[in-house]
Amino acid sequence: MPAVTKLATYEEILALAKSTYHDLFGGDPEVACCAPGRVNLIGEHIDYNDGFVLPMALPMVTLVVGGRRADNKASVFTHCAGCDDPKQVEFSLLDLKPELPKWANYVKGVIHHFAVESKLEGQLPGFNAVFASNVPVGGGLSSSAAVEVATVTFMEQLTDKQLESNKKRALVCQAAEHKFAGMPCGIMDQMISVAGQKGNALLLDCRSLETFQIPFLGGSEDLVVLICNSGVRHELSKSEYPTRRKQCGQALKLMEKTSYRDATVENLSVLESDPLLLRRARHVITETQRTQDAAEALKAHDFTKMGALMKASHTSLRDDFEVSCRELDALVDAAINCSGVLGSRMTGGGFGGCTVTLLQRAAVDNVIATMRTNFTKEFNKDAADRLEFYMCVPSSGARRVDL
Ligand code: GAF
Repeated sequence: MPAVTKLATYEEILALAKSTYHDLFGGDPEVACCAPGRVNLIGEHIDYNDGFVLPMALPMVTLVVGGRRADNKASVFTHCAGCDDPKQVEFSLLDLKPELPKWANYVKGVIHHFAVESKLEGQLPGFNAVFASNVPVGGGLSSSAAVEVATVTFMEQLTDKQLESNKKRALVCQAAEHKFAGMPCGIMDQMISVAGQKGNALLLDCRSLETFQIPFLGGSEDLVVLICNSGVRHELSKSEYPTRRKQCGQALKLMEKTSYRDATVENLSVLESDPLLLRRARHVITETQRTQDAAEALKAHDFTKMGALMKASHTSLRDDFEVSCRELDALVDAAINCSGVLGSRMTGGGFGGCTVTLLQRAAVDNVIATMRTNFTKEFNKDAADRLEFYMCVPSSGARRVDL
């Protein structure tokens, strides 16, 4: 089995999207845009708590190609793996509402909120479009945000109406996810997909939505980021996310604070009679600090410190926030015991999905082999064979691309 998983290349997904467009709609598309998935280096479950997060954009993207049509309808086809059927939908741009299939709600939601924000309600041009992607779906690498951000970028190009800032673009996409997909997500995934830059991680202040580009992995250090996709997604992931949000809000209220940014570990003492809320709040407060420390560590090229913060983040997510699972813990444990590994943690919403590991390039093959061997011992060979590994560099955010 090859160590690193082979995903479709950018050229392959572009060729697929163009040929599908040609077959379904005739002719060539006029516009192509893409938006990346993301991996969060540190700062988990912090974006909806006014904290800091430190994600980077992935080289894997969702691409949309399309062109105008004469009426006020949209016809959209998706190649995105894992999408529920049907893969093609046609809908009126004058009556956008959430309905089945679910995948189309990310697109419709963005179109609706883009129209409102750009004052184009009732005036959007009809269009045909095809989506294709090499962002692994359902793995906690923000495949949904990539669809949303690709859509808003495409709508801007199609209508020649630019939203005024990256912040506005991300908020339009977040509104789509809240109102059309029913997921009360934070702002991290949309913001990094919009604002990511090649060679940089992004420090995002989730209270002010200010962004700071932090150079990462461009120096002489021979380090790499390795993502391991566990291939599991526990059902809990859907219900537990809103529950965590609620618990964080309850803890904040009991601490008599209006923002976690004003809370410190000293404030936790008022939560002593409610150990669960205390653990949730402790994660938020300590993870926010770890994320700021991590940004400083990257700036200082102190990758040993960065690795230690990643490990502490995983422990906090596992024990205090309780969003990890046996599979993710096994993968992190296997990684951090290998030589050449600086740090490893679960990444994304949790209950399955991926881990992210910072390690020496020379250690990659051994680390992957060890993670597979340990996973086989803890679970079974089939589960270990399903693990996928991606080596990633910080990449660009959403953009119009050449056809
Ligand atoms: C999911 C959400 F969509 C993000 O907003 C963020 O809260 C993340 O989980 C956890 O850090 O990806």
